[in-house]
Amino acid sequence: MKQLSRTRLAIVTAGAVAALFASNGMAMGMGGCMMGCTSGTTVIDPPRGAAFQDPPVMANLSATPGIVEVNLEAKLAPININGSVANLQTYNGTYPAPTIKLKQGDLLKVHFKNSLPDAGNNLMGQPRADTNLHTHGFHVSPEGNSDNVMLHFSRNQTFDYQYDLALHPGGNLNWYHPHAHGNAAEQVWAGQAGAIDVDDETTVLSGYETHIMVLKDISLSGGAPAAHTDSDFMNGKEGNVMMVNGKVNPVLAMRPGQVQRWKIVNASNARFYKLKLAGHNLNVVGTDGGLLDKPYAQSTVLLSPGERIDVLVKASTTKAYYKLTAEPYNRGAGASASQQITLLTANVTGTSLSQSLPTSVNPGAVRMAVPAGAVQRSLTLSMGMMGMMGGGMGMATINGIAFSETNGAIDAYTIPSLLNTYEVWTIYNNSMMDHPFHQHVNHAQVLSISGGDSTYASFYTTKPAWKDTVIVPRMGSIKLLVPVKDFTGMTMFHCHILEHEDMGMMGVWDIR
Ligand SMILES: [Cu+2]
Repeated sequence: MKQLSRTRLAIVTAGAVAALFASNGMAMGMGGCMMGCTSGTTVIDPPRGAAFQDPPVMANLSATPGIVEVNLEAKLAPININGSVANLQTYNGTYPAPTIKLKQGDLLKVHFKNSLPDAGNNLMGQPRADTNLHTHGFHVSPEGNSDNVMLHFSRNQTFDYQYDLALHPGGNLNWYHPHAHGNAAEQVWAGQAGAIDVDDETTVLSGYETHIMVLKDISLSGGAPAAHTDSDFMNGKEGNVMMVNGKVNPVLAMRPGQVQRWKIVNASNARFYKLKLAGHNLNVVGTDGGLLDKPYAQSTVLLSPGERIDVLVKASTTKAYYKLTAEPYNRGAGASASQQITLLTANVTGTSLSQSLPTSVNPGAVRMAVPAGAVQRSLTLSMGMMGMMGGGMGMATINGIAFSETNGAIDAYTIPSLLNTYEVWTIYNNSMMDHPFHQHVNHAQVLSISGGDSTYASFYTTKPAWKDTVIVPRMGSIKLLVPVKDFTGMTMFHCHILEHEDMGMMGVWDIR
């Protein structure tokens, strides 16, 4: 509990905390409640904070309709984290980074500048200042100056990215973060993440008050983000301050009977959020890849790192405070397995509004049948240790190969796909912790999920959702229907616990 005591969070421990296992390099995720949870839940219920604010909006330098042009600078900046000022790695000096607002079909130009300081090499042997940019969720080219994560930039380098969203579906929340192999985990942990909202202009949703929520956790040490250890790479690093848009337990005003639209991204390294709003359903209208056919009422929504959810909330007619919590979810590692955390408080107050949920949202959203002749592939995600006796180094693989990059030469399990085909990927998790599987460029539909959270599995295997990040439950599996469309080039698929990606749980998707 020592690390928790550094925060100002009010902590009430119900029962024993034996389930808060001690992290060490040999644990390999054998923590949480995996062996049967007999202890209680740790309730983290900080006092209500300041009024909710959306993340800042990125300035658009272009006056031309259809073109959005932004300056994006990776740099250190002092940020107030729950009353303590720390030097975080930011984009443009804010935490979270500014939201880039786009319309369907826009051209996005990003003038990128790497102003990160020289801070030596990290545990992965990478210069800490090397970075790049990934636009998570974009259906765009992975080549050239588009969403090309093969590019890396040293400190003081600049680069002009350009993303043509002509073929990107509207109506989804995306996000941006660094994707330089061996550096991604530390840099996202240290603050480099922001939302990208691609507007749907769906009139049925346009009348609702809409908010963006970036979920992120951090621990501080010595006025900076706490350093990664070997065991953090094995388990995925969770913080002890959990925030919505960089604030602890902000208060969001809602009028009785009002319907609000919340677009939520999990921009944390490893923490899963099983979201629940007291006294209310979360009516899901969209997922990673766009809008659903209609709202689906859920009592909880599980969001792993990288996933997004778009929900409508109809406020109670009873004026009161209602807590949005992250309920305990055991991903096979980390303290979150036994924590219940108040993330935000909805304050239902003021004069009533009687708004109703739409009956239909996006009639074009349908579940696809698997086309005849779809190529079948299987991927196995594994975790292990090298040099067990000597303290060792963690290793994470896909089909037995840990992604590595030496002087530009890549060694990785490679999927060679042909453009304009469909594939079925069965992804097995041969380890004791969940891995959120993310593929770039193309969204997929989930055909089956074995293991894990039953609500999550039944939702994504029955609703017409397009996904770029799906939980592969520990010792379980998933099956995805993957369209290979519109773009050729070399891109990636990987675990979105970014520490695992840095340790090698990433492969190359070579689309020809
Ligand atoms: Cu993983």
